[in-house]
Amino acid sequence: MKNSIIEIGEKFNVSGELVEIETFESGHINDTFVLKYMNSPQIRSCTLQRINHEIFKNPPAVMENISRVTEHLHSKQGNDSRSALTVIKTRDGKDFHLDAKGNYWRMYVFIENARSYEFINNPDHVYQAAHSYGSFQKHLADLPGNRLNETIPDFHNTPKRLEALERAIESDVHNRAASAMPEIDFALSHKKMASTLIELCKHGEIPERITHNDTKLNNVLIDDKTGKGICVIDLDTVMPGLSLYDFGDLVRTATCPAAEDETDLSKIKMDMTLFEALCKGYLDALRGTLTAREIEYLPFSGKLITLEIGVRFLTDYLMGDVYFKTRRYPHNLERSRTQFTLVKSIESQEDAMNSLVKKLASDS
Ligand code: ADP
Ligand code: GN1
Ligand code: MG
Repeated sequence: MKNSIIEIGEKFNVSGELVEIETFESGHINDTFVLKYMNSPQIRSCTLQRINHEIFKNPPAVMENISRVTEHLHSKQGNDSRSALTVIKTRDGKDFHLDAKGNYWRMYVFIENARSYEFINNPDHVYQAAHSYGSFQKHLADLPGNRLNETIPDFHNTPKRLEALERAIESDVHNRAASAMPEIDFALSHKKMASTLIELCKHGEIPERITHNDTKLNNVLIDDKTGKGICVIDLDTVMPGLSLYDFGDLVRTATCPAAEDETDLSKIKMDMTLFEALCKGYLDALRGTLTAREIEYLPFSGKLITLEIGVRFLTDYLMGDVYFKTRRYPHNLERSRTQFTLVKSIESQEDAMNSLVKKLASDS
């Protein structure tokens, strides 16, 4: 593996001697390495990623989106290599390298002195994460050119995600359905609400926007020194979507002070203080942009997207863990339990969440 990483690194336009390779384990989809190059007396780090082409069927279309988006962000924020990802091109000027085995690779400038968190319990950080994603969306509102490529069609189509679950239950290829009956019942009992956002969009009540679509907390980097949200990463799913998808995934990952795969379910709750910080960060960044209807549905989006991701984990468990990287058995089932526990917690606080959002929107 190490030799092939060295060889692939050489395809990209970076100077200096490669002195260290580190593997990053946090994401569920791509393979991420940090390559350190000595340019005496400095060390320059770069992120090298293998794009998972089983999931992203058209990696060149993904990279076309990412190049357009990052160039636009740089043009609006100044060419600061910490506030937006910077694509490092190959020596022959392309934004990805296709190796002999058919793998697609890309490289970014590594952002130093910042990190992403799996979960946090600090309202200031939650505010920062929400503000970063909100600003990201605001900056992309005037992206010139054609509609972005849909890198994964129907990515947030919750009804289709439930249909996929039903197919997985029906085929039960790994005989796992019997071990997941409470989770299956929970998911299917929420079928009715699944099409809410899609219907609102279809009827022109909420607008399509350029959204990130994978706004989990660990896809935003927080500066180690200042605690400010500095850079939104993991741009594979930036494409046409709904602002509520982005907010919903933030509710899922930033208002629960425990990991996505926590097995002690007593730790899983939607924390109102963190939710308030999240709303403030998102609303501050998107003031004057979000419509009244979008604001009204902010709490609902948290419930929906948490359900949707739980459904996807459960489906993957039934299918034999073929999509999300897993580190133990039954990791995907455990992840789905966490999500569904969080849905219940949101449901029990929905009235208070709605009142809070109303108040915050009228204060601003
Ligand atoms: P995945 O799609 O697998 O989630 P990510 O693009 O989110 O992959 O990268 C995985 C992790 O690597 C991130 O959570 C982050 O901690 C780190 N990372 C990725 N790109 C950078 C970067 N340019 N600078 C610093 N850290 C990065
Ligand atoms: C995946 O790539 P990563 O780990 O940031 C997934 C998201 C899920 C998330 C659940 C392309 O995100 O949709 O919400 O796992 N990304 C893709 O943790 O499917
Ligand atoms: Mg990620």
